[in-house]
Amino acid sequence: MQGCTPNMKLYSLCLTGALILLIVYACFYSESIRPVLHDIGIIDRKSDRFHDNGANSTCGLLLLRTLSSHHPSKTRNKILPQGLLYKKPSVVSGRTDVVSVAPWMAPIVWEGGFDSVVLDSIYEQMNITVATTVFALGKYVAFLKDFLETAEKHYMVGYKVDYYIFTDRPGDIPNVTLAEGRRVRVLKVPSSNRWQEISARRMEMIQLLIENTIRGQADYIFCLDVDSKFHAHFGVEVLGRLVATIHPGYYATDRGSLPYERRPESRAYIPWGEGDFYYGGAVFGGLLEDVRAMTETCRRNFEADTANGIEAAWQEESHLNRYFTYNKPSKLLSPEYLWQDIHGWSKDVKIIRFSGVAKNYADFRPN
Ligand code: UD2
Repeated sequence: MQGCTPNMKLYSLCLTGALILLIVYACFYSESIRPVLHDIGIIDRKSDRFHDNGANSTCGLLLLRTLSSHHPSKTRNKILPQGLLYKKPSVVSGRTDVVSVAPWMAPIVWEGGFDSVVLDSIYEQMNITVATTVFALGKYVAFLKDFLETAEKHYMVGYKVDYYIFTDRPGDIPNVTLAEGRRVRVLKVPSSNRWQEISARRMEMIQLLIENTIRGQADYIFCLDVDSKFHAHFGVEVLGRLVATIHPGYYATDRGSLPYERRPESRAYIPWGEGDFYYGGAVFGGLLEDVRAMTETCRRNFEADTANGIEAAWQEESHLNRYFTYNKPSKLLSPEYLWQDIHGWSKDVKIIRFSGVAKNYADFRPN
């Protein structure tokens, strides 16, 4: 810097330092910039860290660690306000008729296993937004009205919800009154003449939605089947890092009778003797990054199968089951959270919270 006074040198050094700090801060705390950095390859998409390419990345990691330690995620800590009165929990009495923890120590959510007074006191302070995807293509738009109206009564009541409705018929979206802080966003997608493709392509669309739109706009995402209604409370007890739901048709079924994909040629293959539960494709969710990773894997495996001329037995649901077999969900929802009207009553399910309506498939599917 020839011709500069010491003051000018100091000034420009300070300015450069501040600029670098500002950029690093923006990179990691502005969720909208992060996808761009993923795309241009500065941050590794999988690890969400700087690419390990020498001194720059080491410096970046050090800065990241320093900054991270001062910025705990609002979804991580469960802080209870002081002075809250609630029923004392017990470790020696409670429901004994159902299992409430999976062998890998993930809770299984059943009525009687959580206290909404405690949970709401914790989550209300976090100011969270739950993105919720619903696909309504072709004649399935007819299910939207009941879905949305019942969701407004029972689903995440009191919390911010962004419903992302994927449809090929945007003109047919019903006008449903939403509570404050809740919004509908309509995303036009191409039609398909195969229901299998509509169902399976949801993985790709959810992945792209997270990457391109909702990062920075939501904390959690839940993905729900539209041909369903809410019947009772479905709240923050479901939130977790990666959440799977036990399918109502198979919750008491032997391992050998679970309808996993059994052909080794498919990327959804689960060998006989493996697997835990059969999970439904109709309800899954979690933190954005965990759901993004899951949908990306399912999409990649589905596409590899297609290239090899094979379609898994239950489309994306088979790939989902394969993923959850080897990437254990952090929380499981009992069949209270995914019932089907055709099943009638069960002694284990004390409350039906969300249930698929009985329908004649031929009236709604394109093929
Ligand atoms: C099961 C799963 C479903 C999915 C499917 C894969 C449960 C209870 N359901 O349901 O999640 O994994 O198997 O085979 O676990 N859709 C449309 N338009 C169509 C067809 C489908 O929008 O023409 C969407 C819609 O959001 C629907 C979803 O795809 O809710 C699943 O389709 P389905 O309900 O017909 O599939 P089903 O009942 O076999």
